[in-house]
Amino acid sequence: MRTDLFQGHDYFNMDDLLTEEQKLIRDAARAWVKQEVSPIIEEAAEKQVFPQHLLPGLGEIGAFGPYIPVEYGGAGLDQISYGLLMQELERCDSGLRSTASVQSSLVMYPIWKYGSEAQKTKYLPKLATGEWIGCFGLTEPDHGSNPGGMITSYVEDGDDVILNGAKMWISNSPFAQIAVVWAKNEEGRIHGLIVERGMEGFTTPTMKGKWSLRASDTGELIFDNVRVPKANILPEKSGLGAPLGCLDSARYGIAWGAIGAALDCYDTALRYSKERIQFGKPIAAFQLQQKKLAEMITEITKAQFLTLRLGQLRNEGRATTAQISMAKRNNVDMAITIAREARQMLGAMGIMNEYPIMRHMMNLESVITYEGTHDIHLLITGMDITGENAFK
Ligand code: TGC
Ligand code: FAD
Repeated sequence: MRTDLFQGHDYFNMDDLLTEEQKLIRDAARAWVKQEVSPIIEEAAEKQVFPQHLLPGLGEIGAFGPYIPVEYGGAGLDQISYGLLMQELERCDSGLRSTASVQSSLVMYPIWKYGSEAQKTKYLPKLATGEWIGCFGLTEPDHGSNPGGMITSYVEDGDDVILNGAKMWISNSPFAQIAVVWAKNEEGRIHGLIVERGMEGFTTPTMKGKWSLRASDTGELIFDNVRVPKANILPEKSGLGAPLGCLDSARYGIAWGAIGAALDCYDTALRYSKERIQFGKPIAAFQLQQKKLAEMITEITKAQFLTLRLGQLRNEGRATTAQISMAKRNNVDMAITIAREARQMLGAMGIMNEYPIMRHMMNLESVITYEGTHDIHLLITGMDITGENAFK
């Protein structure tokens, strides 16, 4: 196991634009990650298991629902603080950030925005501490990029509904206490339901065999005539726009997270290039290696400012879905390109678990696919700038 020597990189003095509180939150998260997660993350990825003992610590650093109001157990922070937290978590591992962003943006957010007062007070405080973990069921085996085609549905039965169907590729489903599930009612309208572990007919089989995001548990959600109280339906919003609104928040967190993964790859390659001697010189002295490093820090810096501006717009309630989509697509693509280049800079050592790069590279193959694939995000921008829908 190698000591985590990571240092942040701030080529254009972006820190000058952050508040003291934002920097404190970021630095505290970075210190916690170095102490608690870096020493165990490679083993977790090898064993293909999410380290659940980290959940209370994630709650303590404010990673669960950072922007949820304090009255519901959240940290009441702004959007840039949320982003910086996601950056620090994904700097270590995309799976760690996944757990925090699913909990925050895909479980707490819909309960906070679309839930009843009773639902908010019952679930949010326990989710904020990590005592309960939630997951988000939108994708189905036959409906990934096109969630509006979902077939999971329910029929009314007195004070309950009877839910049938299946969701696939669900982060944290194998150990989550609750699932926010999107399903169609008898009129075909999409609603969100809170399904609790232990409800009869509800199972969450684990999906094994991933070469990516191995330190994150992924599973299915199976509903076989599950009786769910009507009181568990999120009352304040319905239609496909409800889950898509949650995705806006999660995609924003991923945009920051991808910068973290890119920073870790760049930082590792920069340090290695100064230490590794070939032909009598550090490889950092060769022009081709400098070109790689120069392009990496340029792309990271561009992404940092795009994302900071997006955070400002979100703080003002002005960020559009298309702007968030562009940042998610650009930053993940930037990070995966940097991971591939950085891996090459380490030569054979680049494939070893002694360095984080190969793990980041493999993780980012999931990140470029989930929360809307790269192609889907290109089409979102395309539709926004041309007015033409090329999805269908
Ligand atoms: P479309 O016709 O465009 O929209 C349907 C309705 O939704 C409204 N709407 C929104 N409302 C609120 N917020 C938004 N961001 C919204 N975007 C759209 C829209 O106005 C419309 O309303 P109405 O009243 O007219 O019905 O929908 P479409 O069926 O054409 O699909 C569009 C498309 C393809 C862009 C969308 O469905 C999409 O984004 N597909 C990608 C699917 C995806 O991202 N899935 C993610 C699953 S969760 C996940 O991956 C978690 S990973 C774990 C982790 O994060 O770590
Ligand atoms: P498909 O939709 O089948 O797409 C296949 C290919 O076709 C892609 O390249 C795509 O870009 C392309 N394509 C599709 N439609 C079009 C089009 N109109 N035009 C051009 N090209 C198109 N989902 C959840 O609900 N909750 C979760 O917690 C969750 N966690 C995940 C965790 C992991 C590790 C992974 C890998 C996925 C997770 N997902 C989750 C699912 C994820 O959101 C979907 O995989 C993603 O939306 C893509 O769907 P799909 O895999 O079915 O691909």
